Amino acid sequence: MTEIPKDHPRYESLLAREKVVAGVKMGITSVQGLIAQGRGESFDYLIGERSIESALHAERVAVAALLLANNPVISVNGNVAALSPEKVVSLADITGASIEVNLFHRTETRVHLIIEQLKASGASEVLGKNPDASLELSHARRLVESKGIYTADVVLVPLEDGDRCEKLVEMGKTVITIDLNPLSRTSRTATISIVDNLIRALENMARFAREMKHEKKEELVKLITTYDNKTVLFEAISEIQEHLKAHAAEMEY
Ligand code: PTJ
Repeated sequence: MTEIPKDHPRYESLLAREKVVAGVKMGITSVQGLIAQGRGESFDYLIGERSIESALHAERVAVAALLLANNPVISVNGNVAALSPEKVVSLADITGASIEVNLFHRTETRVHLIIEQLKASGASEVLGKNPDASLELSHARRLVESKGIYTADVVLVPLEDGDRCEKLVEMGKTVITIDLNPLSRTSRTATISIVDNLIRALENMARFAREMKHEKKEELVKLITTYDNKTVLFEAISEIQEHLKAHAAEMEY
């Protein structure tokens, strides 16, 4: 990994990039994951590289859904494993969620390496190695475990590709996504769309989960029942517009 000096003005962004590159070199992340990361970086620029209000709201609602779930599952792919394995494990610990590896560019070696990475980050059990159930999809993301994603009532699917999200929603599950692109099929299809960087989102969610764990069940239910995903996406796009307008104003003579 290239050493990024801490005083570099783009330290966080460059460090994340190095982690994804290291993930590819370790065999955890797919080469395609580099393109996904680049796409995410450009949306993060437009957002202003901060957690916008609408995302913070969606993150709180997502945590409420995870805390109330009977069988919550966090799905992990190669980018997530490279960027934030410890944060996945800590969110799973606080919310009682299972962790399952589920890959688009699936190879058994990658599944094994990602499970090892998550275990090295503190996970005791990671599902995904022995898929015994299938989603109605024509690609490898159909391969799931019956005690994990298949029977989950709430699934967190960060950096998703869209059609699995749609399928999981069709199956009646609450699907939470983390995707910096508010226009993606994933964001438009999910039950709760978090338009934020994975690293910031997982950090915020772990903090909220620690706080909200002690809240009354009715308060959590209220958060979920009053949530409207279309409004949150509308607000995310509006917040991006405002950010761009502020930049444009700086350029005006
Ligand atoms: O590990 P695999 O084999 O399962 O493959 C995973 C990738 C990520 C390659 C696969 O799911 C994929 O191709 O994803 P897409 O279709 O490129 O979608 C990724 C979405 O996540 C895009 O909308 C990106 O803007 C967004 N994204 C990328 N990096 C981040 C992100 N969102 C939040 N945080 C990020 N760091």
